[in-house]
Amino acid sequence: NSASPAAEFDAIIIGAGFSGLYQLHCLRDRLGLKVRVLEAAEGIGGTWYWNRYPGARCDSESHSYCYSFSDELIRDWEWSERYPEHPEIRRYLNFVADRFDLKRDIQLGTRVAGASFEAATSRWIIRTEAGETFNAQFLITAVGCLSSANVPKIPGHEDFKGDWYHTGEWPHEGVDFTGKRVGQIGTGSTGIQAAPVIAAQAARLTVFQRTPNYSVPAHNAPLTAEFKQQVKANFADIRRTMHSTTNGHPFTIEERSVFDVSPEEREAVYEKAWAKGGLQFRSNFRDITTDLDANRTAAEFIKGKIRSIVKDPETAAKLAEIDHPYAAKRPPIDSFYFETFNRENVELADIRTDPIDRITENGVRLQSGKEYPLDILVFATGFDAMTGPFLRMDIRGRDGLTLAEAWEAGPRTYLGLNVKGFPNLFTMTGPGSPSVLCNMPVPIEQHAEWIADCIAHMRREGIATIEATEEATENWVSEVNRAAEATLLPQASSSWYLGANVPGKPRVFMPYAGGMATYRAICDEVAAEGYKGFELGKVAAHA
Ligand code: NA7
Repeated sequence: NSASPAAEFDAIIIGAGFSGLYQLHCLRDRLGLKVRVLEAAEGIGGTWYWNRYPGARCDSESHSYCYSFSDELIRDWEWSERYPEHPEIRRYLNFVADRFDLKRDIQLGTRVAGASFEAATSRWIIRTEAGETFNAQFLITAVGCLSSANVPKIPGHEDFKGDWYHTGEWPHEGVDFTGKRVGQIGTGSTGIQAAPVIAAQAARLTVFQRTPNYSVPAHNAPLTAEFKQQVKANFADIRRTMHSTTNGHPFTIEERSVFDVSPEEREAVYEKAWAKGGLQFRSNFRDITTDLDANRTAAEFIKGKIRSIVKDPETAAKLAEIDHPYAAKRPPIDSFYFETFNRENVELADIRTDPIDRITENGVRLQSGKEYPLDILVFATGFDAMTGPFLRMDIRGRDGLTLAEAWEAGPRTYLGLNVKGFPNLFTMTGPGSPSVLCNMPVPIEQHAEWIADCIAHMRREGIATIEATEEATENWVSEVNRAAEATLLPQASSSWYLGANVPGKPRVFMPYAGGMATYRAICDEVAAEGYKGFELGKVAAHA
């Protein structure tokens, strides 16, 4: 449709976060392909470009929240804290991009509007919102899982005279809360990180809580020189652990059951884990995430902690009225979240029993008529997870089939990496991949390397197209469901894993819960058996 012809590439990658950067390196520097990365933002970093809200830091420990493919990177980069804060992660990703000279193939400020598969040439035509077009054999989406902000449609929002922000689209210059009355909607991982930092600055903070949540202390702290040195010296072992576990974290899950130990011993284990802090809390017994009775012991322990920390009994009760199993929703970790409710200037509004009626000019009004005058409203309301970033682009496969149509009843992929009807489309960290249940760099590296190996194989064998078969897709969707059912994860009815936070979204458990190590083995076997479950098109249609 435009006068200028589409620029030709071997591969177009959408997104310049952790996934896109490494995929570019794999395809360009190892395979010698002509690749371009299209990135909507004005800088690299993906999630960490956008998420600059107060308190935003990673819940994975810094020494594992990084690429592991390059020993030089491990040697040359130093993290400063146990959990990296957002500016440090951006510095790290820029350091990587500079080290591997990636930026020259990244086109910033370029939002992809859509892409269509052209059967006659077996190539993708990619269109940007600015009207540029690209033509490529492979289209690789590295769009992230939590990148499409979910701003709930609350009546009256447009009337609000104050300022409002979604945490995932935070202004780069920051927000000054000094002297302000702030309302925060949402108590997921984000809200739990943000509230203590906002409360420390604002005149007043009201936290609007719909679903109470568990949280375990992060115990963030600067890393000691000794720890940094140990990590560098032992990184091969750390990497081995990260690759052997279900979730890609640098700790293993204990073999014992909750019921292998006495109640006193169990309490002591939980106390120790609480003192240590972090996502490791759930790793102390093998059955915390699979057996409801086992889970209840961890849940009750945390609820007891909440009641002991929060001084006002009514507030404590509201915070601890948690009815989903521990870790069935993504478990937050925090820096003084529950303690924040002991501050004079902080209040909890329970919008489960008294829901928001509307946003007014001056603030938020609940159904009981209670009003909260506000200067600033913070939406820590999460994302249209996993499918959102795909479906906001107009992606069309064979015969004009849109991704929205293919996923009408919920996302269907093979291995989370390809969709039937969409040849040569690789969906990094897509629905059906274990990514969001893991320390993300681990699945990201696995995806990027698997995709690069697959493309190398295709080139060697003269294969023009690869596309999941219906049978393999059907089996994978069943496997994703089976894996979820073997855990307590589907029991959290309001979880974004199920799409439940976005009204009207199909309720399907999206990530693969069978574990990262198992997933890697399955992907390796698929490749070793000549990419079984895929239909391989030998010669391009136009050749
Ligand atoms: P989450 O975990 O999806 O949390 C969003 C929060 O916002 C959660 O408490 C929601 O309550 C609440 N929410 C969403 N919509 C509404 C409406 N309409 N009214 C009231 N409250 C609402 O997002 P996060 O950003 O915290 O974390 C996302 C992931 O980022 C996290 O899991 C990590 O992997 C990193 P609900 O539970 O739906 O009742």
